[in-house]
Amino acid sequence: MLSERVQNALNAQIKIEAQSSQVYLAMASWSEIQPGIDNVTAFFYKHSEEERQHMLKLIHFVNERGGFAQIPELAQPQLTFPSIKHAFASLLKHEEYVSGSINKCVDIALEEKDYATHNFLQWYVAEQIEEEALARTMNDKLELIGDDKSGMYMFDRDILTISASVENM
Ligand code: OFO
Repeated sequence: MLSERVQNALNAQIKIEAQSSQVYLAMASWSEIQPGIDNVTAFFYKHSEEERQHMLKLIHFVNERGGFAQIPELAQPQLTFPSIKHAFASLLKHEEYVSGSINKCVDIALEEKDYATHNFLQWYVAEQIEEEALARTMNDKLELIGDDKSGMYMFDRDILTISASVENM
């Protein structure tokens, strides 16, 4: 059985994962109408879908442990971006924020001596390490590319391979 404090923390995390899915869905829709970045678009759609899965995993965990996962209202995400570089900078910032909130959940689970939730959250801790690493890799590459159009062509060509290789690290 979840304590009220743990349940509240996990429900807050459900909202953050849902919001993350919306944030990346908005990036996907924006990038879909930019010319020539089909793979960047596919990356954002995939990332949005993954965040939805993170949300669902939490919902099932809360409900299976005798709690009640509450489906939250979401804020309007940012719809447009000055450039792809800005979108990826915002993605990195968002992932850092999510890592912080996962760490808070871990702290609360430990304080409440809820070792099952602590164990469950380790998957999210590992996931955040991977996602932050991926976001940093993308930002570093975009920094190197600058305004070079052929560099951007290659970034779009390689993005799905890069993300798959970071995921398998
Ligand atoms: Fe849910 O993994 Fe990123 O945010």
